[in-house]
Amino acid sequence: MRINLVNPNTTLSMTAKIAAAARAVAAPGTEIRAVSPAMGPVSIEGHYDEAFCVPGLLEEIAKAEAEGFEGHVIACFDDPGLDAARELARGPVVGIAEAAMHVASLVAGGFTIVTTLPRSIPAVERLVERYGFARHCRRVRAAEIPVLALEEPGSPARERLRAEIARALSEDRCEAILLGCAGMADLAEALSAEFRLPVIDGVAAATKLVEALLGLGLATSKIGAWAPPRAKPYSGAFARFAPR
Ligand code: 5HY
Repeated sequence: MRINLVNPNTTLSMTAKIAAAARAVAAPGTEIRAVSPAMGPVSIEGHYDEAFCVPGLLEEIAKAEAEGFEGHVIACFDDPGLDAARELARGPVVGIAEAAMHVASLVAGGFTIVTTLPRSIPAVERLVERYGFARHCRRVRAAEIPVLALEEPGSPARERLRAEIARALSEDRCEAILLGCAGMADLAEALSAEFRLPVIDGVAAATKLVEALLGLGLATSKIGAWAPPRAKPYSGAFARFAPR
């Protein structure tokens, strides 16, 4: 099977990290292709960045569909553009936040999400509500890390993340930790070993869920919420995005 991963930000070192995390868990017969849009923010930290990552993300989903990729992962913990991508794609589209929450709910009685900056907390809390995991989620925390600090060798990012996980373990009654940024994907295994509980990376979780959905012969239902967009003209710079 062929799975397309889109890192909606334009930082290629993070895209490579995401690809490595997916390939580490993909089944032998699964092709993983990871891309970033040609246009958009270098990192997604809040609603404005999130809004401007979506057009480029959707363009990559459409291209991958035309190239015959069978399923897609949106590799950003805001799950940006998830509903629009599901309208556009035939194959399953899984966001890393939703994937991480489903997987955590199967292995832990309750989880804490540790994301990057405090400003990202409300959006993640809204996803917890939207996906129906309010009963499972003990807290959404931020480790005070700018997203791109995760790409800088020698930055304090890893230490800050460890410290926030330690606080979660002592205060939240959590039984699993979800890493609230795709850029943390390479840290899950070591953190899980250090803190002796499941530390879940949404990139790996989403990759395996897409494999599972494809293995079940499932594609996105097109008769309701995610029916294809209706054909209509779009004007100006968005003309090329018009649904046909
Ligand atoms: C992510 N931002 O996973 C989110 C995390 C965040 O560029 N990739 C990003 O802080 O919202």
